[in-house]
This record gives sequence, C-alpha cells and structure tokens, in this order.
Amino acid sequence: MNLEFPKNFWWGAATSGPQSEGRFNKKHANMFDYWYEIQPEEFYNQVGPDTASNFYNSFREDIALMKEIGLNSIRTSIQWTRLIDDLEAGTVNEDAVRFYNEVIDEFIKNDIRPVINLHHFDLPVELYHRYGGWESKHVVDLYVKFAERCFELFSDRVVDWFTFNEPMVIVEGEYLHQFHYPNLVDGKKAVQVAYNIQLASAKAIARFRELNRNPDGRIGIILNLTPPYPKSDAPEDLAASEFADLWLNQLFMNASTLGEFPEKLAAVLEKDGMLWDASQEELTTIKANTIDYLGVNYYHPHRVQAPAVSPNSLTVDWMPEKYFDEYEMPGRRMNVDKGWEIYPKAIYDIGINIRDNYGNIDWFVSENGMGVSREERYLNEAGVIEDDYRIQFIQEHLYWLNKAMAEGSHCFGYHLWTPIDCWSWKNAYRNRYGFISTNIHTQVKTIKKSGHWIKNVAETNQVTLEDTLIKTIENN
Ligand code: BGP
Repeated sequence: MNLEFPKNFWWGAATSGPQSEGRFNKKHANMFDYWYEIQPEEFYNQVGPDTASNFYNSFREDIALMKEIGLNSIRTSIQWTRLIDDLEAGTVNEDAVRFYNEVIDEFIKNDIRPVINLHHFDLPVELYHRYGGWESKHVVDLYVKFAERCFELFSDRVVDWFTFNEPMVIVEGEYLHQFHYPNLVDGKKAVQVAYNIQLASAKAIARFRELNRNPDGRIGIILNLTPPYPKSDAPEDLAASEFADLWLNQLFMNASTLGEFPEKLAAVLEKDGMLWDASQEELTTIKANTIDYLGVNYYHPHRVQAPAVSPNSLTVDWMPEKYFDEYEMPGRRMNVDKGWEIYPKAIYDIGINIRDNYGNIDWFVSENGMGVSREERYLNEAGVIEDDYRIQFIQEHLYWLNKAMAEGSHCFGYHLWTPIDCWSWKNAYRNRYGFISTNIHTQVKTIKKSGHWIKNVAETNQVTLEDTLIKTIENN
C-alpha cells in the first residue's frame, strides 16, 4: 500500500537553538545553562548545553546534510539569550544578528524553508532571578521586545513563525513537576504562568501583524497536544479525562485558536481560588490575536482515571492533578528507553479534533519521534545505524495522519524530532531522535537508515507500507 501525500507537503524536522547551537558567544545564560552551572549532576552523564551539537560552528555542514536527506523545511529557534544584549532595552547583539542571518540564508540557499520559533524553554535566567520569569507581566513585555527585533530583522526572508514551543511543558517543568529549573511546586504560580505565556504569545502576534515584512508571513504557536483517554466509561473516569483535556490541551489551544480560555476550566480554577490575574484589556488582546496556523507536537497519549482521593478531601497544596490520575493501561506499547507509550492512532484523533472543534485550522505535526538510547547497537558494517524501529514508528504515525487528512483535516506537514541528534535537556544525549547521528566527542555526523528512507519519501510524497505492517497498525 502507498500512502499519498500532497505536493508541497512539509517533510522536515525540528530542533531548537539551545539544543543544537551550543553556548558559544552568548551574552546571557538561560534557565538550563544556569541550572547546569550550579548542578551539573542533575544532567545525564553530566553533559550540559555548552557545546550541544555545535550548530553554531558547523551549521553549513549540518544544513548540507539536511539537504542531502531531502528535507524541505526545518524548525529551529532564535535564542533570546543570544540575540539580545540589553534585556530591558531590547538592543541586539551584532554577532548574533550575523549568525542568524547566515543560518537563515544558508537554509534558503539549500531550498529548505526556515521555520522560526521564538521560545523553546530558554528564558534568560536573569529575568527569573530579577522578576520571577514568566510569573511577571514585565517579562511578558521584555519577550515582546525580543520578538519585535526578530520580526524586524528576519521577516523579510522568514515566512513561518511560532511564538512558543510547548508552553504547558514550561508550566509543568518549572512550577509543578520539577524537571526544569527552578523546580518549584506551586499551583497558583503555575496557573498565572500559563496565563502570562498565553498573553505573551498574543502580544507578540499583535506586533508581528504590524512589523512583518513578508506578504506571505504567518504566525502560530506549537502545542504538545496529548489526548487523554479515560480508563473506562465510568462517570468519574470521564470527568477526570475531561479535566485533563481542559488543563493539558484546551487551555492553550482554545485561547490560541478561539481567543478564549475554556469556561469550564476557568470556573474550576475560580472555585478553587486559583484563577489567574487578568485585566479586560489583556483578555481583549488575547481575543484579537489568535494564530494563523498551528504546530502540534505529539509523542504519547495520556491515559487517565479518577483520582484515588476525592479532589474535595485533599488537604495538600493545589495541583491540577487533584482532578485526574495517570493510568497505566495493561498491554500498552512502550518505548522503554524514554518511558513513553507508543500510540500512533492519537494523531488521527488530534487531526479530527482540530477539524471538528477548531475551525479546521491549518496545522502540521511539528514534533513526533522516538528517543532511543545506545543506538551504536544498531550500527552495520558500513557504519550506518539501522534504525528500522524509527522508520516503522514514523510510518505508523503517517498512516493515521494520512487518514485524518483524507477525512478533511488540514495538515500540511510532518516534522520529526530531530534532524541531527541533539542535546535533550536533563537527558542530555541519552536518547537519540535524529535522522542523522552525532558523535558528541568528535562531532562527526552520520546519516542513519531513516535519513536515507525519508529522502525517498520527500522526493515522491509517498510512503510504502508492507501488508504485515498495515495489519499491525490496524490491530493496535
Ligand atoms: C519535546 C521538546 C523538545 C525535545 C523533545 C524530546 O517536549 O519540545 O525540545 O527535547 O521533547 O524529549 P526529551 O528531550 O525529553 O527526550
């Protein structure tokens, strides 16, 4: 069976400034740079973001490899901590301007569409220490200054913009579940930070519409939509699933596409005394500045059940998880290295949800992928990593994506995380995701089997699936 994809479909991959460039010549440290400085033992093998995958120095060679495997679009991010010299005034650093100009020009010269994101978990740490970071509306305005500089400098050539990557991960990592510095557990702050980031996104969109220099220019947001699936049809499990969806997905999705936060969520937050501080003027800005299109990062589903303890009887501090518990579905398929369930059909459910509930807005898969450790296990005699598991993972997700598209969902592309193995936050280089491998000691980069495979897909806009694989897909 051949899956057919439209001409001009985006076949590409995503990375970020902090995970690929390395710290070279950066004036400011971001949250992760700082965390590594003070607690390197928190990072896998104590490998930090300092060299990352050396993109700052080797971007021409790296882009040549991306071109060689047929990718027609790449997402990366501009680092606030690199571009801006004076964070309050929003003045730019000349070396950073040179660097990003050269990167953008190099992509375009190689017929690769540069897709630029403005924030990938990389708040300048000074702004956290001075103002509480995203807790502060002053920081929202400093982010908007940074965004303005990006639009002024690069929107003559960059058509595709995104304001944030996975804002919910910032909320969870920094304020609820302790996997991003400063590792707080504070539900009230978490709610305010979510609101402030949405406000920052809307304000940046407003400025984009004034400053954008390109008639085709578009701006959106990238959300990690992790559909919740309830354990059963029991009313308590359904209620848990509904709240998980409100908090994890609809909060940013509704505000970004429809201009309003979900009323049911706001009502629960209000009842609990947790609602964000918002002014009418801010809400009007959010309403008026919805996105042109959407990026969806999808890795794994959420399986949820009613919380073991009734939300009303909890005496512990407020957390959104008082309304739902995770549920380990028996027999689930796992990527054991990363600890994430593999459930490709969710991509179909996401596509249909966008079609039916969000005005069928244009969207693309902005991240999907499989992090696998010790990939040298799969090296063949020719020195190529035979990552058949990754090819199959992509094929299965494309099968369901293609079905959603056939049923009218407006998806225009698929980006793997990531083009070239890159630094993965606390996990550093433990799990590898790329079409191309990186030796972190020598920085030698080698195309994997999946890189050769995607080239053929990108050239033909077709994905060939064996009958046995289709049976596997349909039985899952
Ligand atoms: C996403 C992030 C990426 C990337 C990816 C893989 O949430 O947007 O930056 O890191 O997850 O996850 P990890 O790096 O934790 O393995």
